[in-house]
Amino acid sequence: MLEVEATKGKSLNAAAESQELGAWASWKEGQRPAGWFSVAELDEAADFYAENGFLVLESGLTEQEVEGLRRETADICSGKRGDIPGFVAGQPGESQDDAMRRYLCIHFPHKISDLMLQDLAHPSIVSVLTRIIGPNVKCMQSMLFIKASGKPGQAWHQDEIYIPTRDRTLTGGWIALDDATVENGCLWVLPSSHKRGIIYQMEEHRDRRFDCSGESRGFPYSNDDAVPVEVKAGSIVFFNGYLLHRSLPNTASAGYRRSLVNHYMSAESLLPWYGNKLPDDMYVGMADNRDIVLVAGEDPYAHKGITPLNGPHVRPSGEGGCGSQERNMEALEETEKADVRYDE
Ligand SMILES: O=C(O)CCC(=O)C(=O)O
Repeated sequence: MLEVEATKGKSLNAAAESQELGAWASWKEGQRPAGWFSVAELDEAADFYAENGFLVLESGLTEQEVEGLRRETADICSGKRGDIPGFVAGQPGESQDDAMRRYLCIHFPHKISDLMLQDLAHPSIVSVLTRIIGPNVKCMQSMLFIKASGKPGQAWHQDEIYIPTRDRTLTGGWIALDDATVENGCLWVLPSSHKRGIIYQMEEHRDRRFDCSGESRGFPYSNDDAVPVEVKAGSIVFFNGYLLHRSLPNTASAGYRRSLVNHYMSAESLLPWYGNKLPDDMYVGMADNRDIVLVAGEDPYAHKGITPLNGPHVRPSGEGGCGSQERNMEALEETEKADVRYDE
C-alpha cells in the first residue's frame, strides 16, 4: 500500500474533508508524488500501475491541445454542438461561463465533438493503454466533467460496477483540462484496492457533497488510506476499473475543475454493458455492446460491425434532482435541514 502522508497529525483525507488542506498539499516542496511519470518512463509506470491501480502521465497533452479542449467544452455547453437530452435553454446572450456552470458532467461528448472523438486515440493515451491493457484496445465511453466551483464530487465507486468487462481490463483515462487539486475537487484513490478483484456493494447515499450516483460500501479500507491525485492541466490519470476512487466537491472560490474521462478495455473482451436490463432474448454470455471505437490494434469482433446505442446526455448532478421524486424530496429536506448548498 502506498504510504499516506499525515499532516498535523491528520490523514490527508481527514484534513481535506474538514477543508484544512490547501491546493498541492500532496506535492512536498514542489516534488511530484509517487505514481507520476513522463513519457520516457512508461515501463516503470506500468509496474506502478499493476501494483497500485493508477498512474499519472505528466504533460500527456500540450498546452495548445488542452486549450482546444477547453474551447470545445465551452462550445458544447453553449449548445454549439447541438441540443442534447438534459440541456437547459440559456438566456439570450448568456456568457460561456453561465452555460458551463449549469452542467456538472456531459456523457458521451465524443458523439457530438470531432475533437473529442479524435482524442480518444491521442498518441499519449494509446502509448500507455497498450502497455497496461495490451495491443488491442477499444473505447466505449467518454465523460466531460465541468465541475465549476461549488459543484459536488462523486462518492467512492469502482467503474466496473457500471461498465463490466469480462477480463477486468476497464481503464479510465482522465485528462485534466485544469490543474486539479484537493481544493477544486481532484480525484482521490485507494491505492491497490483493485487487486482483490472484488466488486463491492453499491448503495444510495444521502451525502450532499456527492452527486446522485451510488456509493461503494463494505470495503476493507479506510478513508485515511486515500491518496489525492493532484495534477497539472494536460496530465492524464489512468486508473483501473476495480480501483475505488472518489472526488470531493469543488470548494475553490471560483473557476472549474474540467476533465475529459474516456473509458477503455481490451478489444478481446466482450462488453456486457446494457444498463439495468439486457435486451430481450439476449443470452448474457454473448452480450456485447458494439457501440465502441477501436483505438489500437485489431478488433477481433469487427465482423459484428458497430451499433450506436448510447447518446450524449447531461448527467443529473444532484442539485437538480436524483431521478426519483421521493429521493428528490428527501434530499431537499436534508439540504434545508443542514443548510448546505454546494451550488449557489
Ligand atoms: O472526475 C471526477 O470527479 C470523477 C470521475 C470518476 O469517478 C470516473 O471517471 O469514474
